[in-house]
Amino acid sequence: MSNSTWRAPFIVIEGLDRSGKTTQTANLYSRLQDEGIQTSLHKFPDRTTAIGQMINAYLCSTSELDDRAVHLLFSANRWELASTIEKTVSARTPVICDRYAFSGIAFSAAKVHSGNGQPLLPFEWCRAPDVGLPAPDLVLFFDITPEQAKARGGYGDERYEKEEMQVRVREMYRRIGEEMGAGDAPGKTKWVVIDAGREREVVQEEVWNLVSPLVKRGIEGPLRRLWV
Ligand code: Z5A
Repeated sequence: MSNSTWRAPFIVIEGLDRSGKTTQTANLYSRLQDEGIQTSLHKFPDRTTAIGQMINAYLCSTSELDDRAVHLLFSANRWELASTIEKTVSARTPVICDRYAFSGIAFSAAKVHSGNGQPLLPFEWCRAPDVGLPAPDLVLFFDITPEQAKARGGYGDERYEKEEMQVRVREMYRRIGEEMGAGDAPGKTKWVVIDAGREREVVQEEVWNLVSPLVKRGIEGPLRRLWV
């Protein structure tokens, strides 16, 4: 990163439950540290803030919230951190996020009416509150079948950890990825599908080969906005 127009990248790891996001994010973080690259790591939902605690109570089913209200809370939880992300990459520290706006759309748009199985919230409605958030430079989408995910110790007790929900979420992610495109044009988010059903070490190497050149080279130009 040679002059003042250069900044660090903003990288997001997305995917289904149990796809290994937390495992690989932690690995990436420590590998970057080992190379002397300080990195800022975030996870959404960020359950440490007041909004995050409301989300946590909902996910753990200790509180009930309207589906629209909780969707807006997830988005607000990201907006809480938006300016920090912007400042951090401008200060040339890479930002890595475990889940982001794509989770917000995929999980809410995958909800259906219990009676007739019809979508509860329109896709465009789900995207609207996140329009204008800092846009990642790279999204690594960890693809895994719900069956493979289930085999990794089964789903836990949180609200969305059910196989039929995960099937619909995967379909939503496919739609989001298609709409994002491959993103090879300069200044566009690059969306890369990672086969997360493979051995940890294999996934780890692929992630490293995609992330490390970007982090070492940096990005020219300001952070863009999502979907504007
Ligand atoms: N949500 C939402 O609705 N709206 C939003 O806007 C956002 C989120 C941001 C909580 O998310 C829920 O919030 C989530 C989406 C919704 N609901 N669901 N489902 P979270 O991120 O806090 O929780 P999570 O995604 O469920 O995290 P997770 O279960 O920890 O999954 P993970 O991070 O992808 O996987 P992991 O912890 O790294 O690995 C899971 C297990 O598999 C573990 O035992 C590992 O040792 C093992 N593992 C990992 N990699 C491998 C490989 N390669 N092979 C074999 N085993 C492996």
